[in-house]
Amino acid sequence: GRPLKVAAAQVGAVHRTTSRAEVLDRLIKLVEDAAAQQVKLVVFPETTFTTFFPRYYITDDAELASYYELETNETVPVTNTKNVKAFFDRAKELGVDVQIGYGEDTGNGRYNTAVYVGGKTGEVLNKYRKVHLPGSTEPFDLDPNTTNQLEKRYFLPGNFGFQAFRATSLKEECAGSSPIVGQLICNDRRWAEGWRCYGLQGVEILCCGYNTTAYAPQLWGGDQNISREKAYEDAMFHHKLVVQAHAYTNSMFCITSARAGNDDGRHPLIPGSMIVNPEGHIVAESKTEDDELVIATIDLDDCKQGKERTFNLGKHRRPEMYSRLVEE
Ligand code: CDT
Repeated sequence: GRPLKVAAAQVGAVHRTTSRAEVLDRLIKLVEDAAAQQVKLVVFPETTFTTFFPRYYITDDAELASYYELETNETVPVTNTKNVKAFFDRAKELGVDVQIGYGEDTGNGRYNTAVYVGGKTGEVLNKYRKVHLPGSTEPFDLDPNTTNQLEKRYFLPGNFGFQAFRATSLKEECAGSSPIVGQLICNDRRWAEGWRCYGLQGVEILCCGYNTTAYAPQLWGGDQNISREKAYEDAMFHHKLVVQAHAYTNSMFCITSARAGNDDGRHPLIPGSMIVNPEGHIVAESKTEDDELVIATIDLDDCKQGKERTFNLGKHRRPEMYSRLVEE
């Protein structure tokens, strides 16, 4: 087999007023706890270093800029930017691979990005920019209790496509064969297309962080008068439905990590951090809405059944029938 101990690092409430230093301390503690349990890969949520700022209509440019990491020069990767360097340095020291989401500012454009960093070298092995940006450009309204979803305002759509890569950092752990990894961010997990692009590249581990609002009648659901309890239940149901289904139909593990909790005491996010196997089963799941590690030892050889039999894409796919998928 090719066993690997992995974790989803769920991160609880981060308020608009929570300091960068506090978040960094919490993230470092999660990496340290994971390393102490011999975890080799930790997957963190979307925009992990700050609150989920697209819910606010922000008019102060300085405040908005504070939610991004400025990577103006390709030679200064996010791992070296001042606000977050300490996190990456600690992960490197401990030899743990991390994938983590953040607001990326290139100086020319801002993206909702997740970086995958190899544990032993601290090298950026891949960077993914969120393709499917949900919500709107203009706020629903200016009531501070409203949870807006202004990703189309604050980010450009990702332009790297769905590029799988080998986590060479984990070669030794995985019996001499580096895991094939893919990345998605939050809303992307609801779209079959990205998953299938990764399935076609033989991905074995899909890493996906998210911020999913637990109550957003303006965004989804037919019932505008839905109760908070029912909205939460639905949001959890759909989250699990898509992750389990797409992990199964693409014969891969998925590690999915929530930014959870009740931000500012009025913007609830669902938890539901999970490790899902290639048969679509949940093998580990978060129990709280707080900072929490969800840990499992997975065997990458478990992808073989689906890849070689049930969903042998080379053998059973009929791409000549799928041309509509790439029509504009
Ligand atoms: N962050 C993010 O992408 N959240 C969305 C919220 C709902 S948009 C309809 C999600 O898909 O979970």
